Amino acid sequence: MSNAASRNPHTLSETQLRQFARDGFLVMRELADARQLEHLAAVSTAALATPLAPLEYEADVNYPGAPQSRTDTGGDTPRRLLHAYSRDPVYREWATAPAITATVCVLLGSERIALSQNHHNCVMTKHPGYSSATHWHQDIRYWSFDKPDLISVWLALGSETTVNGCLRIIAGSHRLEIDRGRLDAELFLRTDLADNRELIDTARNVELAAGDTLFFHSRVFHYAGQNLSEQTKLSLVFTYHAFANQPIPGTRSAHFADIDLGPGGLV
Ligand SMILES: O=C(O)CCC(=O)C(=O)O
Repeated sequence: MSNAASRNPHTLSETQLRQFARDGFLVMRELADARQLEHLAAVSTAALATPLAPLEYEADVNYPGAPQSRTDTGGDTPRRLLHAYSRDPVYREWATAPAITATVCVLLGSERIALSQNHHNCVMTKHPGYSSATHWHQDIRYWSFDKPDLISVWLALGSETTVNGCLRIIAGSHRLEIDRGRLDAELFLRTDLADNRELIDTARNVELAAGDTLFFHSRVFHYAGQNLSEQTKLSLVFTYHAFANQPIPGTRSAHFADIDLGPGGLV
């Protein structure tokens, strides 16, 4: 066990550590309480109602099948409330809570971690009227760091099921070396290849209840379908990396300053 783990009051069991190393993800149930969830959902819903910039719209994602412009059907549907960390103290409080940061320290095996303001750092929103699917991808595909070892922390603000587009994850795919030829121009897994289809057939649905929190590695392949329910799905997502694993200067990953969370993620 790393020093980060041995000094950490939020340390994980050997089973959880093995699970994360094997699968590339770990779900911790009921990490946020009802009061926190209510506050986070209220702030998010109010920001969507205004709407309060910066936002990303369905037309901006460029995913396969997504509308090309804001005037196309569904194009002006909000997809992400961006810059969550600087948007409201309630998001910051969650992002820097020891239950999160100390857990990330242990999972990364690092004494000191930082939060990226350039990646995720948002409330993912999926609206019932219109939403596009996010095809099979690794988050690291557009991120530039010394090492591809980052962890995203995904908090479900409401229930996430196959009906409203929960994440699907290919367990263990963070350990695979996938040839460039198996990815399309946008770096999504090509579904026309038998090898990829075989891999995708092993995927698991990650259904979450409100307050459940998913920790996942930036190399793990995941997918999310459309929201076919009647309610908007809201998920708060932040990405962390070891402080020693720095973004490459000049890239999008280095655009906004990282938030140094201090030794043990406990500051
Ligand atoms: O569509 C979704 O909810 C998944 C989003 C996602 O995987 C991503 O932004 O990397």
